[in-house]
Amino acid sequence: MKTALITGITGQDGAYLAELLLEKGYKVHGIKRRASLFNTDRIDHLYQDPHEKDPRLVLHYGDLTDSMNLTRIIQETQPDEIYNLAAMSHVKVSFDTPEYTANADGIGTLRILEAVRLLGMEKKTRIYQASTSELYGLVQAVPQSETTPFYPRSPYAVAKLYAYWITVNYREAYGMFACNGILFNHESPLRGETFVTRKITRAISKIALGMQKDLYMGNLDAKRDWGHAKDYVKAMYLILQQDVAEDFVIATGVTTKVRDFIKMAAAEVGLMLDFSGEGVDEIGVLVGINEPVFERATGCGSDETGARARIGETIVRIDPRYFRPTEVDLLIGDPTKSKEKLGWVPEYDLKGLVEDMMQADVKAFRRDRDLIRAGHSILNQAE
Ligand code: NDP
Ligand code: GDR
Repeated sequence: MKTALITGITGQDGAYLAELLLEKGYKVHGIKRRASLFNTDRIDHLYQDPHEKDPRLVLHYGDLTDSMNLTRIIQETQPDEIYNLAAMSHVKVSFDTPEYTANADGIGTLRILEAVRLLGMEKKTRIYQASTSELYGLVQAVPQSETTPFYPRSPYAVAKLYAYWITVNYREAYGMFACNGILFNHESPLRGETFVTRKITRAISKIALGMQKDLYMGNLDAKRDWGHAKDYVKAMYLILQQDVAEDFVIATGVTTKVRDFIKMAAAEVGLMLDFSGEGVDEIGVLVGINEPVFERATGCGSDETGARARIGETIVRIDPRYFRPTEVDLLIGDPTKSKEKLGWVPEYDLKGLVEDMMQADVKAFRRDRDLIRAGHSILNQAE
């Protein structure tokens, strides 16, 4: 039985990867942070009672900023593969917390590589580093491939640039099997609520159900290459199963504007949006409803209003608070190498991704709405 250690197991990718590796028969160790509330929602379905004999999923308290902790966990768990997914992963927040981001996302990667080396495990343990399309930043060329020059545009991306190169350096200097997956944006129903796709699918679901008035957005012109996280964790696994350690771009090769993602999400519940105006004055107006789609998707019968009462109203507005000091305007990846060498074939396209996210959010908010109607209070009302 192979053993894997996943940092960031409580995050979107950590949850899908843990599930994949457990299915493949791995013993999985995960590092989670101590928090004042439970933070294992995404992996609770994989959890086994620790009192059972030989549980295949084991969680350890830890933090990427704590070398001693990381070294001890690696020594105790003796992993064949380490997937370093932990990071302060929000680009906008990295402008507010640049030093912490550098420490966790940049030096955190060094801590793992150096722990493996100092423990004499450099021939045993393979390491996957969660690199990012944010490295490309200010557009140098499109589509972006493994050979496109980097130009990071945020404290997050600069920290990840260090992590990228220290991974390459340990591979070249010490012969370690250490690889970068340069992953373009990938989303899912498990995506953090403040990333743009999930913010949109949650808000549109609530607007359709009559539970929210407005959606405030930042830059609607940004273009992203969005895939499904379920497909992308398969690529992480494949990268560590190769004969030779190499870096790979994982992307769909299709790019879409944020504004069009909003329209697609709305169309899933039969809402038709029209955008007008420019810059901070741009608005998105609800111009019509496709009734059969609306009723099927929301479960709202003809006696319920939901979004019906809002036709002609503005539901999307701009709030400059969400603009970034420096933006990444256009990402579009070239996955040729990963398709040829890894045999990686994604199952979801953008339509399938939006469908999956919208179905999950509508279902969750309908349940909340029904509970509220039945007189229960819902604790998590975050928007
Ligand atoms: P999430 O933000 O969903 O998850 C991040 C994980 O890292 C969480 O488990 C979080 O713990 C943990 N974490 C954060 N800081 C620390 C720390 N100091 N010590 C230990 N754990 C920490 O990210 P994703 O799952 O979306 O992304 C996974 C990785 O891939 C990240 O490194 C991200 O930067 C990178 N990436 C993501 C892409 C994407 O589109 N999703 C694209 C390219 C790269 P907690 O739950 O306690 O917050
Ligand atoms: P990104 O993802 O910065 O690409 O980083 P995010 O979803 O946060 O932003 C994508 C684009 O949407 C624009 N945008 C908004 N973004 C957010 N979050 N909220 C808004 O209201 C909003 N309005 C417009 C942004 O300006 C941006 O252009 C993600 C993270 O997962 C990183 O960890 C990862 O490395 C990269 O993807 C690849």
